[in-house]
Amino acid sequence: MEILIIMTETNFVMQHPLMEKLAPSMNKAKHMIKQAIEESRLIILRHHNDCDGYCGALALEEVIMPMVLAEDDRRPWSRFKRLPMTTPYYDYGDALKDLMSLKDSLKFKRKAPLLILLDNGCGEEDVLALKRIRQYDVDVLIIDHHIAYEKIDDYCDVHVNPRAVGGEGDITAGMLGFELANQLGKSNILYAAFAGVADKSEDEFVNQYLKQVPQTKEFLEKMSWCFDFEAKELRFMDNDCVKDFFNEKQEATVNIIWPELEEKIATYKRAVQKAIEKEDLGKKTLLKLKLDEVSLRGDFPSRGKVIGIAHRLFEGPRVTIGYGSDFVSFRVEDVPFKITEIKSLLKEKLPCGAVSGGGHDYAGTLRFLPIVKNEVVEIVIDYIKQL
Ligand SMILES: [Mn+2]
Repeated sequence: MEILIIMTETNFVMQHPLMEKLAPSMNKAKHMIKQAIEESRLIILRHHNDCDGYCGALALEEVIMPMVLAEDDRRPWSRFKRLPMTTPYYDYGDALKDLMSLKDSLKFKRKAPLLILLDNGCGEEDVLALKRIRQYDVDVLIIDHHIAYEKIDDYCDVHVNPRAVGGEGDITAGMLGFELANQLGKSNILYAAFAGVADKSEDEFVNQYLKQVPQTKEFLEKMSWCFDFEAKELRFMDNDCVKDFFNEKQEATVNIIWPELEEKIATYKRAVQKAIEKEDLGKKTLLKLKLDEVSLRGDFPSRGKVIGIAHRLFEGPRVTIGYGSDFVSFRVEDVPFKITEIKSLLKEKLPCGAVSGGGHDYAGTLRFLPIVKNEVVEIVIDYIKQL
């Protein structure tokens, strides 16, 4: 597709050289969205169903919706949909559902709809779904901060990602969604601050937002537990209940959920302490956790949360690995661990293992076939030891 770029002043709340480098792709994204609204095209906004993904999507929805209504106030749901993704990638099934809406819209409006993927979309696992979507006349905008597949630009029109301009994951998808929304209209800084706290972005980045909101970091940390609890229940529903975390019901909502979660977290901390195996590797520590022993399928906290709990029980340079029969999750601090490195090593050594997944170097998950589980654990531990 052709995007007419009008270079306008970008005025980001976050002051950082990386944001300047992101300005061209942010500008493209802004004009892509504006154009889609002006032409009354369908916009589907797909986002990861965690705090970060929701924050970016809600920020965008809040500025896009009034613009959509100003253009034409009839049937706004036929021109804007926000849908959470429960998988850490753009799932093929989700893509087929979207394709149904997009095809209807194409038939009716004959103009390319716009698909926005936020906090997901830039990985190799997204490519199949993207290929299928792009068989139709659909514009694709990816806003992500995960480690990107090197050829992802072949499968989208615009890709906004701090990693594409030399950064890491600290400028989260929620922050990017907020900054983009704030270019389109006026957005709430709380979305960016909350996203950064929830995704554990470095102080250099998240503090720029935190100092501009009345909530404390401690409160937002509690809120992230409560939010994830609710988001997990909502699954792929486009339910507006989560907006209570950002309006006048915020404190009351947190106060309803938090006492329950606080107790659960305390229980899981004790369980993790009992289950974790600690190995001193000189300059770093290896922590091993059999996640099936300390989590219940489908229950809160999720396996991802449990490994986070385990990781934060310790300090210093360390790698925490949590594994089950078909996955291994990593949490890393001050160790030069590279998820892409271990992923290709496993793929190479275990060609029958169907190894997939990714994320960040400091937090990621790989999946594999149960038949290679023991070898995966061995290879992973050897890899960590030689770092
Ligand atoms: Mn994220």
